[in-house]
Amino acid sequence: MALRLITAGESHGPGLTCIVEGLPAGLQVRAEDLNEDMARRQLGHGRGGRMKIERDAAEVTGGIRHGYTLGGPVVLEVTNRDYANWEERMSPWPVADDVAEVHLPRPGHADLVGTLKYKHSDVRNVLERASARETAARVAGGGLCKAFLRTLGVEIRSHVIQIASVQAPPREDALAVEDFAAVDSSPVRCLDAEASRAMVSEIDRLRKANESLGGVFEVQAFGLLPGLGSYVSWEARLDGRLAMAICSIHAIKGVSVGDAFTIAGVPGSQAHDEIFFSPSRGLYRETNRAGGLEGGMTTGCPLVVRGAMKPLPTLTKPLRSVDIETHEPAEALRERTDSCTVPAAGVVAEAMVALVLADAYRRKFGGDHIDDIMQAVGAYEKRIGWRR
Ligand code: EPS
Repeated sequence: MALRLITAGESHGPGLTCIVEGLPAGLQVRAEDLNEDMARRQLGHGRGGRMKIERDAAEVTGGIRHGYTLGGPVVLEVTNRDYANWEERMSPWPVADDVAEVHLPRPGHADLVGTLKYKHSDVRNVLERASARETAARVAGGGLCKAFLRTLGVEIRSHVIQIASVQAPPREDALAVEDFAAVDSSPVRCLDAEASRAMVSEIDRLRKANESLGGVFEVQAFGLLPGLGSYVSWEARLDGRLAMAICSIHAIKGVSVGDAFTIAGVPGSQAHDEIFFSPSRGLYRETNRAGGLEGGMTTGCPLVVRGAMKPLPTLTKPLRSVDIETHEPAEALRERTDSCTVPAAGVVAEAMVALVLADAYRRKFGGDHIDDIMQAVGAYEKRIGWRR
């Protein structure tokens, strides 16, 4: 990648770190660009007790001066307030007292395979890093990518379209950026008021039954140029890069681009987006079944990707498991948990889509300073006759 994001840290350790390498110099960044999304990620009906403890915010410890990037790696630190309650159990250094080990892996979590693979006897050594707490750091870094994209006229939004069996009704018209203005005022980040209420009730109903819930979110990106990504090599195709980025989010098991699973079932004549030209609009499409990608490249239509999240594997009524020390049958670990994090996963996916798109701009337009990139983008837009 031309733009790299790396995180470090454990869920109940002292904190999380995110390093973003490859941003141009001269990019204006405001503290709100990072912290607003971190706060949005903490919301959503179905969150557990942990979110009452944390007040996620990023401290910048490198790469930004007086509100502008310097061109080197940007370092962001997120404190885990809950560490105060875990200091002994999560201390980086040896402690005087014995700390009880966890031996009860949860089906669906990284617990069992992680302990085998890394030769741990304590499942906590796996679950702390495997925890979705790590996404707080990704969202901080994604805020930098979003600030870069916003400078280039690109906006990213997300909404929830399904929680457990409750689906928002399919939309007749394409969404515009403005349609997302109130999305965060829904407790499940759903644009349909009736579906939103039904989703909240379903979370309450299943939570009382000691269940967790999955669902589906959609991310859209507006203002993209045609030609980001490429067909020339498999790893340059943007569909694949986006699928990887979204599937890398905890509990995400499926990704679709545009109307993927619907068009798989219709004849070819109804599956594509016909091409038109008018002197005022230039080349254009009347549909966007492809979700803004053809041949692994952006078409200039909004990017539309979805992620399917499985129900969270920490259950208040645990599933059957085995004690990894005694090999006796046992109930899986019972821990404080969330019952539904699909709304938060949508915010995380915005960050991951922002990373992939910002990287695509960096690869295509190069440049050391943001002005170099703006100039290169302007020249390209002129060459292809692109009209926003
Ligand atoms: C998580 C378990 C819960 C979640 C956590 C992810 O944490 P805890 O064990 O402290 O209650 O709240 O998510 C976050 C802390 C977060 O910031 O999203 C897990 O096991 O993956």
